[in-house]
This record gives sequence, C-alpha cells and structure tokens, in this order.
Amino acid sequence: MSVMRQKMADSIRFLAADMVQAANSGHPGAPMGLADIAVVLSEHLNHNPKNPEWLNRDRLVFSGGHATGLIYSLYYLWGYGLEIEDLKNFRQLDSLTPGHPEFGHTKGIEITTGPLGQGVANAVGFSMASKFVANQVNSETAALIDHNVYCLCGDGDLEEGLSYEACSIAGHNKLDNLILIYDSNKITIEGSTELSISENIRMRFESQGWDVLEIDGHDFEEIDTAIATAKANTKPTIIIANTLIAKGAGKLEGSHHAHGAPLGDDVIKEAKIKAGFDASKTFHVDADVMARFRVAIEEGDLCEREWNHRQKTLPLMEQNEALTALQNPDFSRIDYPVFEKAEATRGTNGKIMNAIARGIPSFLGGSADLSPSNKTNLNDMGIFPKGRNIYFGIREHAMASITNAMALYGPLMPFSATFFVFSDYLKPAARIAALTGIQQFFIWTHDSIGVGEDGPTHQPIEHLSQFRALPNFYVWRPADGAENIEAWKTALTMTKSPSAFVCSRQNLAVLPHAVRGEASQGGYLLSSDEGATITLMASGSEVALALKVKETLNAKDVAVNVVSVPCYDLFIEQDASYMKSIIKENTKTVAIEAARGLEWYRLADTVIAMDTFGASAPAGQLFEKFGFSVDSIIKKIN
Ligand SMILES: Cc1ncc(C[n+]2csc(CCOP(=O)(O)OP(=O)(O)O)c2C)c(N)n1
Repeated sequence: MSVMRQKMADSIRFLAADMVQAANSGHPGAPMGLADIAVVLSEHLNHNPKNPEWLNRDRLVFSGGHATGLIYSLYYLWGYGLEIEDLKNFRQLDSLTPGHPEFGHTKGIEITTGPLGQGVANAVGFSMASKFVANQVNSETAALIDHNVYCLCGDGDLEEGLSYEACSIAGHNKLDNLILIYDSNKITIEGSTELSISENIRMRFESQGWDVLEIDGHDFEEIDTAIATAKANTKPTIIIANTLIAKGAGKLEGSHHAHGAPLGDDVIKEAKIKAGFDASKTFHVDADVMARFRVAIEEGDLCEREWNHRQKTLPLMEQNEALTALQNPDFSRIDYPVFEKAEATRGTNGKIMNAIARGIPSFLGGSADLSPSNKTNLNDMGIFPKGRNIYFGIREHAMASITNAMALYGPLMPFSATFFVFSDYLKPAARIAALTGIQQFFIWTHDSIGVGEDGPTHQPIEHLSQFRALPNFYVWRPADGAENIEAWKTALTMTKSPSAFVCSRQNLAVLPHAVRGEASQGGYLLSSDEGATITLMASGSEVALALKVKETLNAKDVAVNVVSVPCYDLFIEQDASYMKSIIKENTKTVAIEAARGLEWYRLADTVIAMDTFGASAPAGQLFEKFGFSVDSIIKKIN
C-alpha cells in the first residue's frame, strides 16, 4: 500500500516540478511538500469529478493558491477533464491552468485563491453554509447535507490576520465538519519562519476552540489516522502536518529557494532517478498510478447516486421541499414596501431586506457588530446556524470572505454589512467577489460626511471611487426608498456580480417621482426643463440638493436637468443613445457628490466633490462647510 502511495505522491511531485520547469515560473515547493498528504486526502475525499457541482460533495479549498502545480495535477489525475496538454500549458495565455486557481475557469476549483488567508476564511464560509442548509433540510433521522470541508493552508495563511478572525468564528460556531490541514514546512519566501513568527500554533488553535492534531506530513499512516480522527470530531480540527518544502527535490529539499522558482532540469532529473522514475520522461504518469487516482470517477458517481437515492426516500420528502425552496428563489414572492416619508436609506434598505428575507428563504447574512446601525437585522428570522441572522463579530475581512464562500456554496444568497468606511477592512474579499463573479450583497451604511459627529475616521471619502474602479462590482447609492427598491430588484438579477448598497445615516426626502424603472439603467433623468442649459448629476443624498439648486436656478430663468445616478457603474455601461437621451448635448454638465468624485470627470465638466477628509460636527454643518449648499454650488457652476 505505502509503496503505491509513494509512487502516487512522487508522480504528483514530478508533474508539478515539470509544470513549473516548462513554464519557467511557478511554485514547486508546496506541491512537492504536500504530495503525500494529497494522496491520502484523495482516499477520504467524497467528490464526483463528473459532476463538480454535486451539492453534498466535500469542499476542498487550497488556501495557498500558489500551489497550482499540485492543484492542477490533482484535477488532472482525478479526471475533472484537464488533459496533460493543459498541464504543459501551465501559466500560458488562455490556458485552463492559470498561475493561481480561478473559480469558474478550471473545473473543480471551489473558489479563487492566491491572496493568502482568504482560503481559510472561505473554508469557514463553506462550512457555515453547510451548517445552515443542513439545519433547514436534515432531520434527526435523515441527513441530506453531511459532507466535510477540507482546507490546505501554509505558514503564510496562518500569519495573515484574516486566519485569526476566521478560525475564531469557526471555533465559536463549533464547525465540526471543518478540517484544516496546515503544511507546516516553516518556510516562506524570505526564508525560515523563525524570522517572523514564534507563537505556539497548537495553543492558538486550542484557545480558539479547535481540536489540534500534529503529525509527520510525510507518513501516510499518520496522515490517514489524523484525517479519520478529524472527520469524527465534534469541533473544527487543525492537523499540523510537519513537512519539508520541496520534499524529494534533492539539494533543494527544505530550502526557501524551492518556494517560487523552477528547480532546474538537473535537480528534477536527479530527483526522478532517486525516486526510481524514468528521468528521460517529463509529464509522465504510469498507468497504475493513473488508475488509482481515476477511481475517483467511479467512486464519485456511486456516492452521488447513493445520495440521489437517499433524496428520493420517503422520510426525506419534507426536507427535499425545503431544499427545493432554497434552490429556487421566487422573486415574485417579495412584497416590497412603499416609502412615503423622509427616511435614511439605511432604514429603507433594512425594510427592503426584511421584505426580501420574508419572500426568499435563502437570503441570510449579518453585520460586523453594527446591525443596529446598519439596520440589517432580519426580524423574527432567528440566529445562525438555525436562523438567518449571522453574528460575525468585528471581523470584516472574515465576514466578506465567508459570505463569498456561502454564495458559491449553491443555494444561498448572503449579505454582509458594516459602515462604508470600514469596507477598507474587507476590500480584498470584495475584489475576489468581483473577479470571480460572486453574487453577494454588501450593505455599507453611513455613506459620507453625513455621518456627522463621529468625524473623519468614520466618514468615507475615497471609497465610492475605489469601488467604482473595481470591474464587475456594482455600487448603488440610492437617493430615496423608491430608488433603493429598484437597486435591489436589479441587483437580485445580477447573479454573476457583487452589488453594494451604500446608504445614508441621515434622513433623505422622498423624491418627486413614482418608482422609476430607469434606475435599473444606473442613471436617469429625474427632472427636466425644456431648453435646459445645465445638467446636474448626483447620487444619494446629493440628489435632493441638486433638485434644490435647480429650483433656485429656475427662479432665475435658468433651465436645468437633474440626473439621478444611483449606480454609476451601470450608468456608464449604457449605450450612447441612452446616454445622449439623459445627458443632453450642449448642456453644461456638473456632478455633485459628497465624496472624492474623480470618476465623474468622465461625464462632467465640473465636479463638486470632497478634496479633503471630513470633520467632526453635525452633518448639516459639514455639508455647508464642504461646499454642499445651494449657494456654494451655484457659485461653482457660474
Ligand atoms: C496576502 C498575500 N500576501 C503576499 C502574498 C505573496 N506570497 C505568495 S506565497 C508567499 C509565502 C507563503 O509561504 P507559505 O504559506 O509557507 O508557502 P510555502 O512557502 O510553503 O509554499 C507569499 C508571501 C500573497 N500571495 N498573498
């Protein structure tokens, strides 16, 4: 048995080494160090290479996304459809094997990783998603959802602050199906981890409520026993696997020089000879090794068929209905509120979210300890894992990485919430959501200097520009409740994009319009005059201000159009004829926004925006001070 396992592990090692050598770029060290673990993990993993979307599969996250030599070798060997040619094209243009694993690009990849630490939080998210769905669909006697979540991580992942946040949440929630395998090779790019970290990982995880196992990560029996123990555990488990980076790579074994550079032909040849492989062959896998790995296809098919059978048995009928309801959100069941009086958009947004939650059983989420301010509590919906309100604690980065994974889990529509200014703390996860095309909803309230007395630390200035610069990310800043509803209606249909709802702390007047479908195009003509010479564009709280400016100018016989732009990103995607119908030619274009505003120069001649940080004072005084008053704006237009 162990002779075969050794041959399988060495086959992975040399595929990875050959890939990096051929590409003349990549990371051979981690794949070679993890190869033994990967072989044993293959024996435990329940998955179906022919149906990577099977709901009850074990989830496998590679938090060290740089280990693509290992990842693609495994998906090739397991039979996910990658061919040897794809491995030869590693890191090349348009290949199926890019530098870091990309969800939706290569079959089997559960989530895009590369920014260290995020994968650990994603694994926590997959586990949390499974716990919620299991609570909805399992009964005491029958389980539809009973899979495990595995995550491979390295020193870098555990040095990242994000892993502390995420593992703390995992321990607190007793995520017993979560198994973190820590590739403890004590090497990062710059050298030994002794240079930068000296804490006791065992004690750290124990204090976070985890079970800790420690093994020799090159001993097949120890790996096997540890994984079996972890599967049976009632807590999340970390397996500290002591390994050698680039195991089997001769003089480079254990060296940080093997982390991220080709090993060199000579080293690879010597290593192959030492392992009893034919050194003249590259990208080669013996038939017996291939056959052993490809067992995954038959076993996976059997697993899924057994599960399908389970699903059809009588005691599960009710659970099946619950699962079907989660999987098929019916948006016609949402009874949207009507807003008739001035209200902060954080308030209207909270009411809309509650309406959505009442109609859509898969809608769930939480805030980083700000739900009373964000207005995101889902009333009468209970607390996670049974209910739909998740208490993330003050852990924004983990929160958004967790909701990324929850969204990819399958049947769930998650949201996460915080103050807009603290979106900084979760930006890396928002970026992955946009890059990957994950539909999750970011609720970001307290959207401008309108925050008032809390002062400049709490007043977002550059954030709208930052998130509008992110491709495939849609930032909504509604001007009132009706626009807020349009924003949600549009965002719910955008299943391949994250959407953010940037909402005011302060009350905003109801605009003089009925619910306007045009908001779904990002921007629309809210109020227009025959022969207008000026077009005012604004979002959120500045729309009402623009209307007041128009009123004053109208009194001076100046004709003005006001364009409300609840979603700048969508607006600039509209075709030229739509844009021309909204921003009339030969009008002086002016954008008004209590934010940095740099992106408005694409649409406007004059931009009235924030050039500095805000200040601590009542919001009304701040709008005056920073030039967001009718008089000040009219002066700037002239
Ligand atoms: C957030 C983040 N910072 C920096 C990097 C660059 N980086 C990639 S791998 C790595 C070292 C990781 O060390 P370890 O996890 O021990 O991996 P190993 O050396 O075992 O391959 C660094 C700093 C990154 N990918 N993500």
